[in-house]
Amino acid sequence: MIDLYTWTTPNGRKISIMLEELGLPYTAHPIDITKDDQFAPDFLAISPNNKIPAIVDNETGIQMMESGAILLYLADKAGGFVPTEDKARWEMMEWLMFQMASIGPMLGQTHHFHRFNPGKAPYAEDRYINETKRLYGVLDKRLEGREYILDAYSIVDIATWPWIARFEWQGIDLNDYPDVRRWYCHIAQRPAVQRGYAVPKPAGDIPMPG
Ligand SMILES: N[C@@H](CCC(=O)N[C@@H](CS)C(=O)NCC(=O)O)C(=O)O
Repeated sequence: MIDLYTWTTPNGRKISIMLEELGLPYTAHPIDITKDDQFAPDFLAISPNNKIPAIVDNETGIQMMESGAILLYLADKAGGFVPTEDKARWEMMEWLMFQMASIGPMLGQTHHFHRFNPGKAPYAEDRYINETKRLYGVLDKRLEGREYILDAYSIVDIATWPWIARFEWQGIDLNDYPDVRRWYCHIAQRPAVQRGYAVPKPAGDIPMPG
């Protein structure tokens, strides 16, 4: 049994979606980051950077923070959603790092400045909105003629999709990125994605483009 410490955010949903896709049994523990639960000493012992998600695998005794590392761990443990052939595996690493280093942090800054603090720092707002649009463009180009970011559905889609699910917060019209839109809508239909989206508590319907 795996203990998952999480909240209703893109990084948290990556792991609940992955656990649902793999069919691994888990218990979700809500860490309400709006109430500073992430600073509780018990949680810091698992996640020293005071961020969700984190897991404890009671079967192996392994505990981990950082969503990209957790996705790789779970894929390794259960044998799914990563390519096994060498060249494809490195392509997976490349796009997973792209999500972890660019999509997550930059779109996160757009949430901070544009969604939660509009008007306070116009330069920062512009900078991150422009960077968000540029990254959507990179993803759109990658998805041109492809069903998924890699050749098959993988942890890269699982890592990226929950960030795109915040397109409204980012002021993004998905119709401007038709391949991202198609990919996003297709993945939103997966039952495991729908279940994982509602962990650790229901937070409304999955946003869909008009
Ligand atoms: N690189 C980390 C980022 C995790 C992260 O930013 N988590 C946010 C929620 S999505 C959080 O816990 N924020 C609370 C805080 O910073 O105090 C990962 O991918 O796991």
